[in-house]
Amino acid sequence: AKPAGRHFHRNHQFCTPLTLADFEAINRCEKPLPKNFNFAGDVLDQWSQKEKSGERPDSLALWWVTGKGDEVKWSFRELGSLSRKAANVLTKSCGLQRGDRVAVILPRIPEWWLINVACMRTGLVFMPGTIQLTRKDILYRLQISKAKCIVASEEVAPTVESVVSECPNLKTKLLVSPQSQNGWLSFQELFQSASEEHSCVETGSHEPMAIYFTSGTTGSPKMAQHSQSSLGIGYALCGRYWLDLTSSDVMWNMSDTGWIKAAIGSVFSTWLRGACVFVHRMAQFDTDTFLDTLTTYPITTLCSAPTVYRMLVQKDLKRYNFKKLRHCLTGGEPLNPEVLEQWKAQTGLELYEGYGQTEVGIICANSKGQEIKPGSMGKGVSPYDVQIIDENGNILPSGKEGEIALRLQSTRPFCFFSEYVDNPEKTNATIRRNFYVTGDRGVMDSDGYFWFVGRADDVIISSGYRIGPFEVESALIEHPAVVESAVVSSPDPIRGEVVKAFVVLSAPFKSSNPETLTIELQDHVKKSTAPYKYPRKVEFVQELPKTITGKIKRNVLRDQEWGRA
Ligand code: BCO
Repeated sequence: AKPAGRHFHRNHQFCTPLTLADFEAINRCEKPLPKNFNFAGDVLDQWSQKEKSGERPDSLALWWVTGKGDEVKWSFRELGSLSRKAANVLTKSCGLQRGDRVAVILPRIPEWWLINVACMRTGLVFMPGTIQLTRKDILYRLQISKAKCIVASEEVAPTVESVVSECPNLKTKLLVSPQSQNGWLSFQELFQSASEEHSCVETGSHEPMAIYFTSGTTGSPKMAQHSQSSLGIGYALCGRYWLDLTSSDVMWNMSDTGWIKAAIGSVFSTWLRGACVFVHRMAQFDTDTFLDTLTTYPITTLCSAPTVYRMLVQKDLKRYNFKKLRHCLTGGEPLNPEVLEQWKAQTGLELYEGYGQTEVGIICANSKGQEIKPGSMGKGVSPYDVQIIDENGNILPSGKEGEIALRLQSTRPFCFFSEYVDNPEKTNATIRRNFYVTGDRGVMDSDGYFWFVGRADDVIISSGYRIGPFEVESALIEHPAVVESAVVSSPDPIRGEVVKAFVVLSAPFKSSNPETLTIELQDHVKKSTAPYKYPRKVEFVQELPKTITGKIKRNVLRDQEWGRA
């Protein structure tokens, strides 16, 4: 009998390995999805193999710096052997089994990439989270996902420790730190002695690969599950046409490890193209460090939220000589045309905006070479058929505002999320007739370019973060000063929009100093839930607008903020 392992993988045994051209053809629906697919085995190990055979020189897969002299550089071959060791840590030392869910809350450190690839090799379901998550957030994620293991850094470990007694499914805590800690397995220690021998499992193309928590108008974040192929194959065309990557590029994607944008820009698109993922471990974002990094390292391709570009164009960019920068991208929130013009005037470089969602990846983009219409997020991206529809699922003509939707054929596109785990109602609610509805409103012009208008629901998009108002309201109500609150978006010149809370105060706090109380409430929210959600604006009001059935009318407050009638 043949051992079940990578050496006898269907793609390798019976036919030549899948190539980049195959992945692109699958995205164009010109080739069927293979039955089995594993990004580590079918993509990363192919690059290693090419390095080993001399078909291509050893090339950097990961280049990590701290700005304080620390540096890690791994070729695809090194990434291969190190991630095999990490795979053995997860299965042999931690006892995890294929399909188990692993919560990974790590800052931008090389181990995040190792554990990510190790999860692919072992068929474990990777659940990343930002290190801004608080006790309540972590408890919720561990309980709802029934995670078997949490991988955390030393800054997160004490918070995890405070919730473990309430998480009966959690069997293993793996600490990534030079120091060991009681009750935690040490990744570093186990990694030292782990074997480099590991057979990559043969995962099915539709087998779960990762879960991302995503916010909506109501309730707590939902678990959007992605398959091996949705993430692993789905970004082949995006890497080629939007990111314009070749194997000699160095790609710096700024996104925090907790978001799908890190998966798109710092893992899948880049490695599918055989390019180098560049990472700067900035504890706190800072424009000077950012600009110094672009002048010091040969970064060719940059992707950052529009908020970052808005911050950067405040500087005199002409003073900087960006070493190799040739292609700049943005996404996560709408980019204003003025910033695009200012960036171009100061650097000579265009800004290529893309638009997407955690659930479905990149939907629209300004591909390299395509004419950019400032303010537009580009054209629909293959294999998606992007349309603007009305509330009954009818396609609207160009120039008419409606909801941005993706037309579904008889089967769900492979690059879609599989489902909101354990939430069929929410999963079904994304479908209207034969369309997936994004929840965003927009317009398509007669040239097929899409223009973002705003959210169709109450979700707030601030600095590229998707923030559910309910989550902020739930945090505010925990404070004794708050009787009730309504949280809406409010315009902001740098962050696009920010979270604003309208708060009705309880009697003992009515005479409090408003400035002091505002700071107190902001600090309270930052402690209760991930700080990026805190209300940057607070207004105290006597009452909130409500429907006759007592439901708060957030839309009235939002329209007031945006100066709409
Ligand atoms: O601005 P403040 O200083 O008042 O507050 C900041 C932090 O200081 C504070 N904070 C962070 N950790 C804290 C803390 N406060 C107390 N205790 C802690 N432990 O919380 C606020 C966090 O705000 P921030 O994250 O926006 O910080 P910052 O430094 O202003 O960063 C600016 C950006 C632009 C770098 C940041 O906002 C950012 O990274 N935005 C992009 C987000 C992103 O990647 N989105 C993509 C999502 S995926 C997607 O869209 C799908 C597309 C296909």
